[in-house]
Amino acid sequence: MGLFDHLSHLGVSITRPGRGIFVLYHPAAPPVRPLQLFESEVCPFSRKVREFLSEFDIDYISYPTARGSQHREKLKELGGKKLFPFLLDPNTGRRIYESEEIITYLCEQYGRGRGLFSHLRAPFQTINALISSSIRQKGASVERGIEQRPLPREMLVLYQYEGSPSCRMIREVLHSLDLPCWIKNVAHGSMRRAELLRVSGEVHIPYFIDTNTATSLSDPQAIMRYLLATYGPHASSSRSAV
Ligand SMILES: N[C@@H](CCC(=O)N[C@@H](CS)C(=O)NCC(=O)O)C(=O)O
Repeated sequence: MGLFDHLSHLGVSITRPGRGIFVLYHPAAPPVRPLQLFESEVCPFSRKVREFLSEFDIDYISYPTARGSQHREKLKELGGKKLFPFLLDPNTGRRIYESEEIITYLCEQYGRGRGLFSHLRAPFQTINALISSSIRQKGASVERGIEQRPLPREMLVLYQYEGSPSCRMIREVLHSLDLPCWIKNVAHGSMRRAELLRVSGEVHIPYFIDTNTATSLSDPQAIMRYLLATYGPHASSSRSAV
């Protein structure tokens, strides 16, 4: 990782201090089926929702909507607009645009409602998120030449949390390869860390699973190399991921 990469990660962490690192609330009845979030890694409005999901210890399926993404059409089919973030809650059937409305919905549906303080600080959060997103643009566009690459049949899984720079690097690659992924949030204090311990034998984050190739990895660089080699523009189309 080059100096610019280090500095831009630092910039994002400084502009969003403490966000998406600690679980602040454990839902009494978390979603049974994972939420579906159409979002972009560099979109400040998506960032606010992702941070909130880490802090609420809720997992979700990320459908990347980077520039050139095939998921933008699916987004239009589901919600009527190519605007993101967009949340589909398969448990209630709710489909919601607008980051603040998504956060309010999550507080009301899975929490104890949204407090006045959270509403009041929303504009400041949006400004900070805008600054973060302007610092780091990796994952903003889908890589060229991925049309012929193999696609995973089973959903990829990533144990991660929003505020971790090494997890961010992996999400950026997932977005640039337009790969949906089941994001299992395991911020500090997460109930899901027990599951991670069971699955991987240790609580080492990030932890990535591709059941299509029986691969599991925890080194961030190795995960990124694996994604590029398996689902990137130079991955052989004759070699199925399954
Ligand atoms: N007020 C909306 C703003 C959402 C928004 O502007 N999203 C941008 C991406 S950050 C978008 O969908 N742009 C359409 C495009 O890039 O095609 C919110 O809070 O969610």
